[in-house]
Parts: sequence; structure tokens; C-alpha cells
Amino acid sequence: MKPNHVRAKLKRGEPSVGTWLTLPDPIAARMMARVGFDWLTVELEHSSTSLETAATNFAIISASGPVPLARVPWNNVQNIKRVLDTGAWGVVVPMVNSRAEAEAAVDAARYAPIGKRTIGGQLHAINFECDPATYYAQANEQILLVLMAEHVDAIEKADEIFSVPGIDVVFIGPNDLTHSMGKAPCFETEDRDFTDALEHILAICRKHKLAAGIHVADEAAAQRRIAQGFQFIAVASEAGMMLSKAQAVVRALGLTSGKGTVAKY
Ligand code: 3PY
Ligand code: MG
Repeated sequence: MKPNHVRAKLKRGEPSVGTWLTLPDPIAARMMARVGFDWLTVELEHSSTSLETAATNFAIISASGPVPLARVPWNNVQNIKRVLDTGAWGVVVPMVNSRAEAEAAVDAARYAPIGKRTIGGQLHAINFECDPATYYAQANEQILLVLMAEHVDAIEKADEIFSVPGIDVVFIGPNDLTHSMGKAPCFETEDRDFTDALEHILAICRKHKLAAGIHVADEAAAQRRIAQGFQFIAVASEAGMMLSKAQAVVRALGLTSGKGTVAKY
């Protein structure tokens, strides 16, 4: 079974950087898989990507070198089971706000004795280049489980939520988190509630030997967050990078006919 090099890196305490794939397009995935990111997350929460396209993208990514991850639309057993059974090497679970929700995510993502994932599928083993029996025996050590802290409830109860065994990463969604604080959604702010929340998650991750992660807007922010102690860093998205460059060209040339939309991620 191919080792999950991102999980190994995080367990060694090293940072790992990737981005989001929001476009429902295997050709875009092929190109992004050759750029050099450690991992790529196929976005299924806020995108139009179908499970079929996601499965194609998991295969393309794993064959190219990066680790294929999936952000599921919501924390339930159907979503988590299907992305793992169709070949994702890990799952990002949004809005985990209670211990029961963290336990449900672990149950869906891990086989017994840690969880309750059911047996079936072919693509998972193919993407790890092994036979199904090996996959079933070793998946618990290779699948990366990333739970999102993106609501004030998750920050307040972080100790009881993220002490559930079977989790690898606590990943902050700054947009939903600031929104839940009653502020304008953003990737970054010096607002004390936000900066305290990040420090609290870093402390909880140190306590429970988990990697802390966060979504950032650009490479400068990625460097700052790594220096602060975050390990699992998502930089924008492929669509965000495409639009940032396109908008810079339009601005530099003084073109005025565009709408000037700013893509965040
Ligand atoms: C957020 O910022 O809310 C996110 O979900 C980022 O992935
Ligand atoms: Mg979010």
C-alpha cells in the first residue's frame, strides 16, 4: 500500500501545503496535480462537482504524486464513506461542533476497532496501489481525517470535541468562524476574538498531539501561519489563483470593462 506522505509529514511535526479544487474539471485537476502541492482537496461542500468527477480527480491526483483529499458537503456517514470508497486518501469534514459529531466522523472514516466504516468498493485500493485485503488492514493508518473548527461553538468546546481518538488534523475555516462571531466573513483579521480562537486551537492541538490547520488567502499568509505553528495549510483554490492572476492583468492594463469580481477561494 502506498504510504500517505502527507499524514506521515504531519505526524513528524512538519508543515504540509495544498490547495482546494473547486472546478468540476479533471483537466484542471491534472494540471494542478503537476504543480508541486503536497495535497489537493476536491471541494464537494461549496461546488458543483459530482461524485463521479471527484472519483476521476482522486485517481488523477494519486497517480500524479499529491495526496487526494475530499471535503464532504456535510458530516454524515454516506458522504464520508463514498469519497473514501471512491479513492480519496483523506476527508475534510466541515462544521464539527460537538463531541458527538466528531465521534460520528471518526466512526464513518475508520474501520473497526477505531470506527464503524463498512467494507466495500474497489477504487480505494486501486488508488493506494494495493489489493483490497491490504487496504482494509492498513487504511486506518493511512487515511487522513481532518475535522473543521469553524464555529464559535467548536472553539468553546474544542477540548472535549478534539480529544476524540482517531482525528489527525483540526482545520480552521476562517470565513465561517468569523461569520459565526457576527463579523464579516474573511480569511484574516486582527480582531481579538479571532486571534484568541486560533491560539486556543493551537494549544488544544498541542495537548492532544494533533496537527493544526487553517485556510489562507495567499503564500505570504501561509508562511505566517506556518511560523505560528499551523501545519496543514490550504492556500486559496485553483479558481482563486486563476482569477487573482487574471484580475492582476486586467488591473495592470487598466481595462475597465470587467466586473472586477474578487474570488476568495
Ligand atoms: C471557511 O473559511 O469557512 C472554510 O470553510 C475554508 O475552507
Ligand atoms: Mg467553511
